[in-house]
Amino acid sequence: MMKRDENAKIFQVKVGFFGAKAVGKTAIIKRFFEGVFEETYNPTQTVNMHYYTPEMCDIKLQLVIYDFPGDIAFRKVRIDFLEKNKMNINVVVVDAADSYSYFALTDILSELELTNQIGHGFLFFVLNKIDIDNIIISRNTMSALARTVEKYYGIPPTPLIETSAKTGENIELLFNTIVQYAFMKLKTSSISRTQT
Ligand SMILES: Nc1nc2c(ncn2[C@@H]2O[C@H](COP(=O)(O)OP(=O)(O)OP(=O)(O)O)[C@@H](O)[C@H]2O)c(=O)[nH]1
Ligand SMILES: [Mg+2]
Repeated sequence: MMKRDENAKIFQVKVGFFGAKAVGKTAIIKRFFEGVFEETYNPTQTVNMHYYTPEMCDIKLQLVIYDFPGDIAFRKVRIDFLEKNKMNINVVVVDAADSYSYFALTDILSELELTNQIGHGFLFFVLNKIDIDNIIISRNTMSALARTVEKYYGIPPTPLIETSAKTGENIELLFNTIVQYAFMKLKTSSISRTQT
């Protein structure tokens, strides 16, 4: 067990949000941090960072949330960034109403594999936009994919969380689960310590 914070060390856990363009990565983060939702789509153009320090922690934990641009045109930006920065948690988002975002997973996972993120960090799946009537990608489809991915890479069970950035459904749950995994990661590995 890790000791309670003698010298006010902060343990940083890096969390990357991945997924095809327009799946709702930025909207999920915005809903969590600002409690708002915007219908207008403003594509992310660079890797944006947000800091989150959960309350009531025995250990001082700081999550660094990286919001990656999903468009295929930013592939090099993502790979260059990931080659320099290893994520502890990789959150891969799919749009429940867009089959393209499901088929794009092959490319996204291969980028994560190429940059050695898989195995280094935990993998999470998020099925977003569950508020939409016309759902194409079901929870079962995602679960089946998750099992295949776990087997293929030989990684532990991957959480799957269904969310809506629009209604706010399960957004707290998603970030709470991320915090839980961040603590697990702290216990099992050497995460960078930053002096306060
Ligand atoms: N109905 C619905 N729309 C959503 C939801 N989340 C995001 N959107 C909409 O989907 C569009 C894209 O959302 P973004 O959060 O910008 O998507 P992104 O994944 O960050 O896209 P990139 O930055 O290009 O990679 C926007 O028009 C949002 O309003 C959701 O849960 N439900
Ligand atoms: Mg975005």
